[in-house]
Amino acid sequence: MENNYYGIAPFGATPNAVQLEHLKLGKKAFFHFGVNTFSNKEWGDGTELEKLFNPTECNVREWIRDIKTAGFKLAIITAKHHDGFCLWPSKYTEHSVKNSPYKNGKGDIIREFTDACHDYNIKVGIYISPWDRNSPYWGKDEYSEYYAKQLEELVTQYGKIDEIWWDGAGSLEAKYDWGRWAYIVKRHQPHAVIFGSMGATKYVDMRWVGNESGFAGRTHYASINEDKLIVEDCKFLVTGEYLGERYIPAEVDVSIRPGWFYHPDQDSMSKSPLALDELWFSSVGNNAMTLLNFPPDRRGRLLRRDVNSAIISNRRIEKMLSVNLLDRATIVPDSQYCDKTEIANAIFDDEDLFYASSKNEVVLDINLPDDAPEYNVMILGEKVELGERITKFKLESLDDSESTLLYEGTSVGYLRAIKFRSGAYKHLRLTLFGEAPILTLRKLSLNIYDSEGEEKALFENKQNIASLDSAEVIFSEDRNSVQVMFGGIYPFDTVSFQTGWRGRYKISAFDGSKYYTIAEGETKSVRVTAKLDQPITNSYQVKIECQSGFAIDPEIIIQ
Ligand code: FUL
Repeated sequence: MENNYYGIAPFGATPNAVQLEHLKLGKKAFFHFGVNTFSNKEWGDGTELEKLFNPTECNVREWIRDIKTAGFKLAIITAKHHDGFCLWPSKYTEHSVKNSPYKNGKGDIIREFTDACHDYNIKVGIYISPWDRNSPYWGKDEYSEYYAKQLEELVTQYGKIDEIWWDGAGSLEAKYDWGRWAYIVKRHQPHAVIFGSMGATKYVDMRWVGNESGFAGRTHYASINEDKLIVEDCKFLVTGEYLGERYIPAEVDVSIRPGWFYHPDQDSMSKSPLALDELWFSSVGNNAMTLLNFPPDRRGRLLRRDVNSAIISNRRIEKMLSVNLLDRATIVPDSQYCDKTEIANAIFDDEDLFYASSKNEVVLDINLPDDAPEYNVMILGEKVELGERITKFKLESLDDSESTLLYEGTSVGYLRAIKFRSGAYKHLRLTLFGEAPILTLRKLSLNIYDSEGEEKALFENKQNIASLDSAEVIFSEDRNSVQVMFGGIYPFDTVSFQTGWRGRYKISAFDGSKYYTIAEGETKSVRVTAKLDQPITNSYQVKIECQSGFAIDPEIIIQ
């Protein structure tokens, strides 16, 4: 059965086996840990003293156990962040854990991390920042050699490594020997994927999604042209490109708290289970992978609040995925490529089986039994080994002989989960469009997503107006502005939101006839909380606007 495409030729770029394996893993966990954890900074400048690094109850096995319980399949650690401090005792620098008080200089966090991952059967990822603000070599030709040696230590001394993460920050102008570095990775860890951008494009298997707010674009192809993997203009990273020449799926990296590193004043700000559900829908459920960061604290432990949120959300998503209501439905497509590519193939969880049409516009009529319950989710997936072919799709309910549009979307790719108004619809029509002469479906399901009622707001003492049942939160297409309609007049004195980048923002309130500015300033790639001097008591609508390209996170707090 393997590689049996019944003579159907691939259309556009297609994934290799390792990329597919990663898409299937879905959820990756990130750990930012280092001197910044102790200095309360996001970017250290490289002058931090090694003695700063002193976790008192470090328990790396517990991190891995926790994220495994929350459904993550791969974990990435910042072996070296921009400050140059190494979490392993590198032979090539004194700026490392070996000169810290941690285990009297005998500690090796990377050893603890890789051992724990291997023991718990979690795949291993290593973040090793190309930008190094400590190394005297950085900015000189010698740096490529220095980095190569460090990389070699990491890929040869710690067993199997599944991913190397090359962060782009600080490296826009830098000249590195990417080819040599990529060779070191692939030579010692042939199955490892490389995440990266900029100069490294030729060698990367995974790409950035263009924001740190946790979403892939509404249209989102894994395919992209190599010259669009640039960070100066992120719009192609967010959406990918139909028929782009390379298949490079995106990782949606975002932190469970505002910062990537631990900051005590963010202890009450972890993302709610509801926000993490949304993250699943806009990453794994949108043809990409989740990369969710958990910052260990100064003890070297994860915060229970962060872990609990992730576990609750994972349970809800798993529960949603566990029942496919199409198991009891009849599905009639208006075309079929051959007798081996029947629609029933799309219902099984079998990566090898798929449905193929014989046209580029396909109508699937779906009938559910009379006792079918209410549902609100459809999951689609293409046989991406044959290319990302679907460019548009539409889901309608045909109950009572009327057609009601439930959802209209664009790309599908490996997996696309859509939410629509809950209902016990009995007759559905799914229409797929594409330019390719044949369309495919590897997966098709109808599911029930239940967020278990209203979530508690992040700031637990007050209710969050933006998450009231009556409230409507409307994002602009590019997510650079958002309007929150309260559905009632409620007083508030705090507006909190997060964007993925730095830039100007403006918050305005509607007074019944016009908007007026209530706060403005700079976003800093962490959550912005605007505390007003006076509570606003006469408004029922708030607008947040950010400079273009700074996409706002789904979690808005108004209280
Ligand atoms: C960015 C870095 O500058 C942040 O500190 C963080 O590591 C994030 C994942 O990538 O480019």
